[in-house]
Amino acid sequence: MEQLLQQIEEYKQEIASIIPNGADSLEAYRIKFLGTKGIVKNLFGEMKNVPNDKKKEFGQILNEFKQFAETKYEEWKQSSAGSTQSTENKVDLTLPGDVLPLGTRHPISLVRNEIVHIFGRLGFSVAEGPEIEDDWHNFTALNLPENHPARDMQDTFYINQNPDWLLRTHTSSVQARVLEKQKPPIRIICPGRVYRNETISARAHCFFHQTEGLYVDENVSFADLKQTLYFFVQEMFGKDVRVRFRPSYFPFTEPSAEMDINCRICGGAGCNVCKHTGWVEILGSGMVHPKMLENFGIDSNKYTGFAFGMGIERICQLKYRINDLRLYSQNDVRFLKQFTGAV
Ligand code: 2NM
Repeated sequence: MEQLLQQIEEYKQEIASIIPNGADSLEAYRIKFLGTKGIVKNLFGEMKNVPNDKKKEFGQILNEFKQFAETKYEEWKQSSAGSTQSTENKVDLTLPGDVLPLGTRHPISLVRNEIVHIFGRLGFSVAEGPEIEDDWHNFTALNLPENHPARDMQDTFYINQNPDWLLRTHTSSVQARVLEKQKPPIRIICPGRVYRNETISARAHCFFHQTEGLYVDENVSFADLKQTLYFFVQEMFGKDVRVRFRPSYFPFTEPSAEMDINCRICGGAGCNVCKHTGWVEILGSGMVHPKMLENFGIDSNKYTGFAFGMGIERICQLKYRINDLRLYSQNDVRFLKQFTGAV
């Protein structure tokens, strides 16, 4: 009995003097004192050797000791010294950090930036405006008469609360806003998102992206228009690109023309993208209608201008062979991560 009490006292001192450190030594402690073959268990095993009249007293001492050992264990476990980030297994701050996956630019952004850059070198600056527009800037100011089919409810998203508001159907509305405020010379391009009420398919979407351009000054000619746009496609698609202009109609321009380039996909052999013609339409253009200039108080006898508009998705299709418009807005990482580049 004497011997056992002295042993317990020694164990108590041992436990009290332990400085908690590390999850491994905590586990060693648990096994040594509290395990199934541990010291506490062994001491309880001595119970049978204790005389009957001392059993109660010895039992109390043992229970007290057991609690003492368990309390130490719990405190150690709660403290940071019991976790893996203890003084023993500190985080090594000299190790390199985890590598974060780097994003890529969206193909629409890549092509838009390239367009902005090419026209920037010709002196065009970027103008931006709201995606929610009013009827005046989107239609009326641009010489789109009341009954023009582009105004049809089927094409245009109108805002319920106010029938004068709509989602812009082209970025010409931005040009209208610039013409309101700025006097010629004007040389701007307007990249941005536009909206049309279309059923979504591989070839149509309810929103897409455009870049429109506007150049107004004295002596701006159709030859300037042709050479500017020819320069643009040469920069975009390579010096070997061939172009053709076809007469067309837009309410805001007169005369108007559409520009085709020789098909970059099949090189003229014939494919789905050029519908086996060897030519692909990439933009619309024309000389700004004198009535439009007068709408903004610009003297159409003194000033002339040209304007153009192109779909960014179409340029993307030719550059990256993306044949389904839905891919642009599905956010599929397998699609997006294929586009890299710093532009
Ligand atoms: C096109 C085709 C032809 C155009 C006209 C204007 C402006 F500035 F007069 F408002 N901006 N864009 C224009 C002209 C757009 O897109 C096929």
